[in-house]
Amino acid sequence: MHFLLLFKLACLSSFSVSVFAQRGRVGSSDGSKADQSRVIGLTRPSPTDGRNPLETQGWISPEYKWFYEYPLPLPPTKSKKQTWTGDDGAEIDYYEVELKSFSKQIYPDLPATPMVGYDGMAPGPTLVMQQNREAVVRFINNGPSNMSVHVHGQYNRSPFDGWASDMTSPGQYKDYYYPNAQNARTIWYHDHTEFASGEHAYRGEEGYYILTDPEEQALGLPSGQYDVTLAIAAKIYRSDGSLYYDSNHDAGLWGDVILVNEQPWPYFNVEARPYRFRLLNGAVSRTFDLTFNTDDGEMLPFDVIGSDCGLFNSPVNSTFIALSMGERYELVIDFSNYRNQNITLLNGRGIGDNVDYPATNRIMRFIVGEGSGDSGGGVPQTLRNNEQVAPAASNAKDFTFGRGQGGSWEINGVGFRDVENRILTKPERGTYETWELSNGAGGGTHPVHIHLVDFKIISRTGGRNEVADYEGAGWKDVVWLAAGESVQVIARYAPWDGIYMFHCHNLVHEDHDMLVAFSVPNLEKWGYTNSTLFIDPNQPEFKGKDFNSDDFTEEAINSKIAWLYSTNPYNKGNIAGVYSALDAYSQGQYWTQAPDGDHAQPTGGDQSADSTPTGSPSAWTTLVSSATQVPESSGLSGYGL
Ligand SMILES: *[C@@H]1O[C@H](CO)[C@@H](O)[C@H](O)[C@H]1NC(C)=O
Ligand SMILES: *[C@@H]1O[C@H](CO)[C@@H](O)[C@H](O)[C@H]1NC(C)=O
Ligand SMILES: *[C@@H]1O[C@H](CO)[C@@H](O)[C@H](O)[C@H]1NC(C)=O
Ligand SMILES: *[C@@H]1O[C@H](CO)[C@@H](O)[C@H](O)[C@H]1NC(C)=O
Ligand SMILES: [Cu+2]
Repeated sequence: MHFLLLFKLACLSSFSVSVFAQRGRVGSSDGSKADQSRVIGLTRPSPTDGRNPLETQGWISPEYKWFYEYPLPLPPTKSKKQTWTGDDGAEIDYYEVELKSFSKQIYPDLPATPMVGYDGMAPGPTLVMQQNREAVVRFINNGPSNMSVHVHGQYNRSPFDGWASDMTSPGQYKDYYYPNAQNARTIWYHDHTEFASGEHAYRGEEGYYILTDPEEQALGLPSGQYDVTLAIAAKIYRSDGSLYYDSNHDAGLWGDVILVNEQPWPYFNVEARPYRFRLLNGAVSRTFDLTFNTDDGEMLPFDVIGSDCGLFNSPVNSTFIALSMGERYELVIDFSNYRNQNITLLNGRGIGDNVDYPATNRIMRFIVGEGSGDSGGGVPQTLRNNEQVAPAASNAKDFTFGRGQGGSWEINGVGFRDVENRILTKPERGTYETWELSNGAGGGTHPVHIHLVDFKIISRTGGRNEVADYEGAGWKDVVWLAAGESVQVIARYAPWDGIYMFHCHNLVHEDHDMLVAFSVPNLEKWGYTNSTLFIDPNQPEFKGKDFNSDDFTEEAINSKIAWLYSTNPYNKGNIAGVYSALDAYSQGQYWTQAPDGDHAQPTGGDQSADSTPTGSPSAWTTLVSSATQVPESSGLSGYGL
């Protein structure tokens, strides 16, 4: 696999410590007697707006009375429109997704709710991708405001990563080119428009992006109708049915109406057999502590099989999942012992810095019928067989997430509006770095998302003081940083160079202004072609373009894909080759050309730190070397960032 240089992480065994030791039983399936001992987070944050977060408020939205009366909606799988085949046999699938306004009946007795979503639905259609089949997704903006689409959990080249100021305006479209080269994982796409990602996601701009691979498909996990996405959110409605976005002075929008796949408190008819659920917290600010409960208050055990970046090596059993914004967990739960019973998914009260409302302790209900005769065969004890073990790294870089004097949320005192300073750090391409993420002034819950990389959570100190079994078992791209906590994460800054964001995934914080960037510069002696370098997320060639029907013929689309392929962002799909080159580089072997398919030839053995770069100068190399020469903590405003 990718990580060829492996070192054992000494403290891996500490991942087996359970985080939330005291777990009470839930009194009844409506959660009315939910035990306060299930509170997550030993350290309570100070309420930022003068309210006691432990206190349950009354309804803000019109009271919702139809608990478990409407079925769970399931988003459709998106079909590709065409496939381009190159002269070398490369195949790239092409999809078209149109962002547009629509309305959806949320309250049965109020007008339908105006929303904006991909293909006019929320969640958007699920994009199901096969490993090693690249895709171009053309996102067309027919919505009311700018968009920037981020596929969260994939190493997209920077111009295709949904950079917050890479706007595609109404009347424009942008072709996003995706590698689909990583292991199977449950990821998602959502809007990332600067200063507006919260409102855009809230009104519907989110959907699943599921990457599969042959090893995963061979495991015999529940599939088809037994493999179900559950995207949880929390919102506020007005009495005319419209959405109300109240950020509580930028503290957070916790919401009193809980939705799963955009339906308030739905029910889902299940057979008495195992199911695979792909959980996503798609809420703006609400964190969850989820348990599956019988009417008698028994909590069902389940196997957590994966997290943000794919399957664990082995399942981790649990009876609860703590889920902060942007996190995904996959679990297999077996309903076969619960024929003709109801199993209710409940949420703890007093979690994180949430404000609780009358029904925020309930999520949805599973109505168990008869068995299907197919038990599914249980969860295999080996899910993946890989050695992706992170090395111990010293010299952690420190990033503090806090609220500044002016009231703005910042990272090391910097926010996205601070264009000159928002690139906080420049990891060397291909190296492992440990980052220490600390919760600073203002407290609150900051789920920290780092783009480009998969990371391992090494430790959590302060607050809960532990890493949950299922948090430590897999690779992640979001980690829950509660008040008073510091969390260490390790990642390999690879495979690409380029400028990427990292930020708080409480979208209210992200928009005001807890969003910054890191730059992985071109390696000095790596060498590069001048065709294109993909470092600048606003690289002009890849920007959104005005809608023009001539661009939408089969022929025009094929020639656009041929051009995108020719720019070669993904080393012609040979990403293992990029990792090998990075490994070799770290051992002193340099290339006269970027490892671009057949052209890659190591010059070998040049250990001199002073060697001059061997790449040929060009417009692009000028851009890159300028980019690499900006000091730490400097923006690249000269390049339209
Ligand atoms: C939308 O994007 C365009 C192009 O970047 C920009 O000029 C405009 O200010 C943006 N509009 C809003 C409301 O941010
Ligand atoms: C998880 O597995 C361990 C070891 O087999 C067992 O002791 C524990 O009770 C299990 N926990 C749950 C929640 O099933
Ligand atoms: C299960 O829940 C549904 C929906 O709330 C309810 O109508 C039904 O009576 C419940 N069934 C049992 C066995 O409690
Ligand atoms: C890249 O190099 C080729 C060959 O030297 C040259 O023709 C082309 O103009 C260069 N492109 C850029 C963008 O500099
Ligand atoms: Cu935050």
